[in-house]
Amino acid sequence: MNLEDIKRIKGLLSTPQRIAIIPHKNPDGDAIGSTLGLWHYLNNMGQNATIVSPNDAPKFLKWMPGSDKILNFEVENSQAVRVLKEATLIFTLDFNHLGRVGQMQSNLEEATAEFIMIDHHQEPSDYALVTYSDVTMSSTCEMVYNFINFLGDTDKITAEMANCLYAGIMTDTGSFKFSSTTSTTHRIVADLIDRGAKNTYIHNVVFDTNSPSRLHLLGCALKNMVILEDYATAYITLSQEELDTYNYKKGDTEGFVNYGLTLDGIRFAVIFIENKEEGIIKISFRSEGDFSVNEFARAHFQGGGHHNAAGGKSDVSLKETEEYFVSLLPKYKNDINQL
Ligand SMILES: [Mn+2]
Repeated sequence: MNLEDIKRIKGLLSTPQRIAIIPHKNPDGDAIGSTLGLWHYLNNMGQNATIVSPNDAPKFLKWMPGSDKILNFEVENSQAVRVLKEATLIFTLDFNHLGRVGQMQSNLEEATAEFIMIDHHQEPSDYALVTYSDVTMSSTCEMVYNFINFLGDTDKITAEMANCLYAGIMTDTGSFKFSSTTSTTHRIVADLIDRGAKNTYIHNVVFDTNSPSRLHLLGCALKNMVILEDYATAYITLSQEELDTYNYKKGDTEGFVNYGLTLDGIRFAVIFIENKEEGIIKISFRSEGDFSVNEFARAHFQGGGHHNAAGGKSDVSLKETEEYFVSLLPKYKNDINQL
C-alpha cells in the first residue's frame, strides 16, 4: 500500500461507516483469521463492521473469538443481503476475484459500497478503490497485521486479534514451513505471541482434533496414492464411495495432499476428490521448487492459486481426470524435476 492509499483509508475510517468484511467461499484458517482480526480492529475503533461469509466455516476454526458473530450467507440470507446492500465500505479478504464468493457474487457486484481488497493471490481483478495485493506475503493475516501497522495502530492489536491472526498465518504457511515464510513473518508471529496469541493452544485446537473416521479416511487416501518416480509426482484419488464409507465431513481431507511431498524425491503432489453432488472432481496441487502449480492449474484444470499451492476442478469422471492428468506429465517432466 502506498502513502496515498493509507491516507485514503484513514480518511474513510475517520467517519462512521457501515462495513462488511468478506472471506472467500469455503473459508480456510487464513480467510477466517484475517476477517475476524480486521473485524475486531474496526469494531474496537467504533466502526460498525459485520463479517458475511458465503458459507459456513469448518468446525476446527470455530474457537476463534467472534466466529459466532459471522453471518452465513447461505443460512442467514436476508440479514446478509441487507448488510451488503447497506454497506458503505466492503473489505474483501484472502481472494481477489468476485467469482470466489459463489452465490454472493451478484450481491457484491450490485453493492454501492467502496471496496478495499487485502489479498496475496496472483492476478488481482480491478474492482477495489484500494487494492492491497502482494503475492510475496505468507498470508492475508500477515497483510492485515501490516495494514493495522500502516495505520499506526499496532499497539491496538488485542489478544483476541492476535489469536485470530496467528491462526491464519500458521495454517497458510503449513506451520511456518512454506517458502513464503520470511524472517518478517516470524517477527510478526513473535509480536502476536507477545500480544496474547496462545500458540500452543492454537496448534492443538486446529490440528489435534481428528475423529477416528478422518484418520481412517487418511489411511484410505494413503493406500490409494500413486507414485510416479520418473515425474517426481505422487497423486491421491478419493471416490465418493470411499468418502461415504468413512463418513466424510467437510474439511476432513484438508492437508491430505501434502503427504505426497513428504516422500523423498517427490516434488509434485496432487489429490483428486470426487464430488457427486456438484458433479465435479475437486483437485489440489502442491509443488516444491520452481514448478508453478498455479500455471498448471490455470492451463489444464480451471483453477489457480499460488506458485506452490493451487486448486482446480474437472468435469469428467475420476478415472478420466486421472488419465488426463497422467497424460500431461511428460510435457512437464523437466519443469517438475528442476531443482
Ligand atoms: Mn491465504
